[in-house]
Amino acid sequence: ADPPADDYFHQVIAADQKIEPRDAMPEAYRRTLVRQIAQHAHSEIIGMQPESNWISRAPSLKRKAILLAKVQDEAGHGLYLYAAAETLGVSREELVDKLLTGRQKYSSIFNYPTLTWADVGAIGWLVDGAAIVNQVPLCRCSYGPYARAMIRICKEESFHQRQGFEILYTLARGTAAQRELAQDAIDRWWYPSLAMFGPPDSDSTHSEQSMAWKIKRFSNDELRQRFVDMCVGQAEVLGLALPDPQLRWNPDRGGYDFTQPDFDELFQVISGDGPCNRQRLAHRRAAHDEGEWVRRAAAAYAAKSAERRAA
Ligand code: FAQ
Repeated sequence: ADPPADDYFHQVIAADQKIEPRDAMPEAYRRTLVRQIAQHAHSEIIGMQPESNWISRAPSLKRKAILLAKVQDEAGHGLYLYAAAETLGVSREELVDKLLTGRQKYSSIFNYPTLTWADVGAIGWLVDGAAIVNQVPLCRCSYGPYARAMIRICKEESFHQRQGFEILYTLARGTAAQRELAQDAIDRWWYPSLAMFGPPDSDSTHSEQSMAWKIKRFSNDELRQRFVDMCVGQAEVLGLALPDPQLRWNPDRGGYDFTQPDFDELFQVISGDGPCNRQRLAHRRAAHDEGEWVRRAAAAYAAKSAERRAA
C-alpha cells in the first residue's frame, strides 16, 4: 500500500526542513497557513490606512518622502504575502473577498486612530517593533514560501522601526509640547501593541498545533515578554516612559514583570467592534470598488497579449 500522504510531511518537519507548495501536507496544515498568511497580508493592506492619514500632513518634505516609502513597502508586503498564500491553492480574489466581507481577520492594532504626528513615530517604534519580534522567528517557519517572504519583509520592517524611533527621539528633544505629543502617543499605543501578540497562551486556540508544525516557533506570551524586554532599554534612550507602573526587572525570571493588555478589549476589537473597524473596512471597500476599472483593464490587456502570443 502507498504510505500515508503525510508521511514525508512529518519527516520534513522533524528534520527541520521546509515544506514546499507541491509537497503532500495535511489539509489542516494548509488551512492554518492560509488563515495566518492571509491575515498577515490583510494586516499589511489595512495597516496602510492609519499612517497614510498623515502623509499629506507630515512636518517636512523629508518626513513625507520617508513615510510615503514606508507605506509603499507595506503595500508590497501585502502583495508578496498574497502571492505566498496563493502557493497553497487559493486565489487572491478569494482572499480579498473574505477580507471585504469580514470572513478573514486582520491585526487588531490597525483599528486604533492616529490622532497626532507622534502616532506615526509610535507606530514605527512599537507596532513595527512588535511585528519584528513576531516575524523574525517566522523566517524559520516550516512552510518555505512564507519563511522566505519573511526574510525580506523583516529587513524592511527594521527600517520602519528605526524611522519611528527616530521620529520619537526628535520629538523628545524638541519643545515641551512636542515631548508631550511623543509621550501621549506612547501612552496610547503601548497596550494595543502588547495585544498584537494575541491572547495569552492559555486562551490561544492555535498555538499548540502551530508550534508542533513549526509554523510558530514561540508562543504568544514568550514573544510578548521578549518585546517588553526589548522596549524598556529603548524607552530609556528615548527619555520617554512606558505607561506601566508595574514594570520592573525580575531577576528570578530574567525578564521584566509587566501589566498585561486588556484581553477583553482585544477580543472586542477582533470581533469587529474596535474604535476604527467600520471605518477601515469601509475605506478598503471603497478603494476596491474604485479600482475595478484597473483590474478590468489589466485583465483585458493580459487576454489580448495572450491572444497575440498564440497567433
Ligand atoms: N489581531 O490561537 P491564536 C504588520 C486571533 S504586523 C487580530 O493565538 P494564532 C506590520 C487569531 O487569528 C501585524 N486577531 O492565533 C505592519 C485567532 O482567530 P482565528 C500582522 C488576532 O494565529 C506594521 C484567535 O485570535 N502580523 O502587519 C490577534 O496562532 C505597521 C486566537 O489566537 C501577523 O499577522 C490580533 N492581534 O496567533 C504593517 C503575523 N491575535 O484565526 C503596517 C503573523 C490573535 O482562529 C503598519 N501572524 N488573533 O479566527 C501570527 O503570528 C499569528 O497569527 C498571531 C496569532 C500571533 C497574530
